[in-house]
Formats: sequence, C-alpha cells, structure tokens
Amino acid sequence: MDHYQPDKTDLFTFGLWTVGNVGRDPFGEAVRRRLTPSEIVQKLAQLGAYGVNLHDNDLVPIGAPLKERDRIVAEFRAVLDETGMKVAMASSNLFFHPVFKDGAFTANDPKVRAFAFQKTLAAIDLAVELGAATFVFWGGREGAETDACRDPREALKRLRAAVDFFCEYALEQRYPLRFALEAKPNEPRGDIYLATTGHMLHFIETLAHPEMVGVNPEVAHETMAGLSFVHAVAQAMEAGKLFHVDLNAQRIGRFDQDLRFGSEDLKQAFLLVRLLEGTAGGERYSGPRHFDAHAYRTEDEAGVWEFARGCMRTYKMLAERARAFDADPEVRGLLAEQLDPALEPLLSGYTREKAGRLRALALDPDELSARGLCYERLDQLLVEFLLGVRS
Ligand code: GCO
Ligand code: MN
Ligand code: MN
Repeated sequence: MDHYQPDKTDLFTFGLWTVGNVGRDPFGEAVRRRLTPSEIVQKLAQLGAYGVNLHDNDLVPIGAPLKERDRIVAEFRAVLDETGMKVAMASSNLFFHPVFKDGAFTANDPKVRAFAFQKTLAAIDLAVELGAATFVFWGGREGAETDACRDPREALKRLRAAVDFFCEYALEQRYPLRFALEAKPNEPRGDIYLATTGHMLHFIETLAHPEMVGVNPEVAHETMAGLSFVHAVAQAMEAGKLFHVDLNAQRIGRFDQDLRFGSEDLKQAFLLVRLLEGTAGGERYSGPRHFDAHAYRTEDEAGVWEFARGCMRTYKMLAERARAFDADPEVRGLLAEQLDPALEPLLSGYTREKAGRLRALALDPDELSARGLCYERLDQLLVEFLLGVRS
C-alpha cells in the first residue's frame, strides 16, 4: 500500500475554482475546458479527497432563476451523496461581477453594498443547505487604488457592519456556521483593507460576535507581504481562531501565484505541516486542509489531476517527515537543552515574592551569551530529514 495515498480522514479539500481553473490570466485566454462541478467532485473523490469548497457562483450562475438554482443544487447534492464527498466551506463571490469594481461591503454606493448583502444572504443559505461548517469572507475588491476615494476608517466600519449583520443572521436562523476572514495585501486592488492575518485577528476582536469569527490564512497571501506564514498560522492557532486554512505555494515579491502546495519554499511548507499536525507537541489543527491553488497554465486536464494528487501527496510526505524529525533523539535533545523547567514558573503570573526571587537570581549576561545554541545543527538536521537523507 502506498503510504502517501490520501483518504477521507486526511480532510483534504479543494475549491471548485481550484482544479476548475481554466488557466486564464490578465495576458491570455483559457487553455483548458471548464469542468463541471459534478466531474470535479467525482474525480476528487477517486483521488482520496474529503470534500470541496465553493463560491455561490461556482455552482449557481449569478442571477439564475429559483427553479434553475434548485435543480442545480439538487443535482450537485446527488453527486455528493453518491461519492460521500462533503462541502466543507462556502463563500460568496463578491469580486467577479463589474458591480463590485469599487468593492462590495466597502463600496461607496449603498446600492452596491445592498446588492452584496443580498447576494451574501443567499450564499449563506446555500452554504448551510450544502452542509458547510465554515463561510469564508475574502474581500478581494475591498480596497482602493486611490485612498482619496474614501476614508479607510469608514471602510473598516462598513466591513464591521457587514460581518456583524451576517453573524446576527446566522444566529437568528440557528445556522451551525462559523465565519472565517481571509486576508490578502493586494491584488486585484492596489491595496486591500485588513492586509494580513494579524490585521484580521485584531479586527475580529472589535466585532459584536467575535466568538463566531476566525481566520482563513493563505500561504500565498502572507508570503506576498513578505511575512512568515508559519507565524501567522501560529498566532491564529494560539488565539483559537484558525477556522480554516488555504494551502498553496508562493514566491516572495510576485503576483498571487496559488501554486501547488509544497512546490516552493519546502522548508516553510515543512514547518507549516509540522505546526498543523502538532508533531512538535502543540495542539493539532483539526479542520479541513484546503488546497487553494491551481495547476500551471501549461497543463491539460491530466496535468490538473497530477497537480491535485501532488498537493495531497506532498502534505502527507511532509507530515511523515515532521513526525520523524520530532521523534529523533538528537533533535529532541537539542530542543530540551534550551529549557530550564525549574525557572519557568518564575516567568509568569506576577507575585511580589516571584519578583523578589527574580531580583535575587545571580544572572551573568556575559556567561549566558557565551553559550552557543546549536541552531545550525538543528536546522541542518531539519534539512537532512526534509531531503530524506535521515529518517
Ligand atoms: C485568492 C483568494 C481566493 C479566495 C477564495 C475564497 O487566491 O486570491 O485566496 O482564492 O480564497 O475566493 O473566498
Ligand atoms: Mn484563498
Ligand atoms: Mn491566493
């Protein structure tokens, strides 16, 4: 049996728009035919995925009459049931139609905002109907090229009003739904509001129902900003806010590449999987592992499935490498050496007595700084595990 063959317990998911990507970019037309949602679900099920994610319009065309909508949803439901695939996450497309050229929830025209609300209410209903546990807000058009157009503080107030509104709606309907906010620094707008996961985490604390709202960090987006994705995810986990995660690959200083997971910066990918899987001892992330990525534009349909297989296989290979790394006696020894369990209790929970004991400690900074930390050795071990030279 292939050790890296995924199955449903791995909780791997793909957006309909990811494997469904036809390879269009700002400089060129589609290179692949559009796959139907049913085809996507069937093929992903064969490959061992757990489920799919969707924007409202990945399934139901914008403006479709109710009868048509219901027919499409019923047909989709049947394929899900037949394959045992789940819809893990859903969202509302608030960026494609020209009506959103000035944003959706932050647009200056209140009629545009009203349309975005109307569309999102329907998308939330659809999400719940399909059994999605998480609803993502990715505000790709919530930004500006010229900040002369609106006070950014007003934009934040409008975003807050919108998220609060949908939380209230979900509560009133008794929907078992959580919301996840996805940050991106730019693209398609010149600057997008709430540019990073850190911005989002603070914004959530200003909402009326912060407990219902978490984040959906994406590798590419944090990397575009030149930041450590591992740190962003760690902060979200530590705050109990990692509701969902968008896995892909990206090089710094580029457009949003959305590449196959693990295809760039394998070391960051390794450290990310190590964090999500909790192999170093922290709590494991238990939600779906979503690949928000697409195949190279060079690929035909076979290449798309190769891409999907690759995302899942690389995740599992990295998880296996991370487990081996963290079980290694030398690695454990190097990490343990850094700790002094006897001293730890003094360093949290202020009491006057602890402050007194701290003052009395004989600590010589010159002596402390003379000690090498062996992080070169530790990182070299990481590289050797990553390359499979050590196991
Ligand atoms: C991007 C975004 C999108 C969102 C998706 C869900 O690549 O710019 O990540 O793919 O994740 O639209 O809302
Ligand atoms: Mn994403
Ligand atoms: Mn992206």
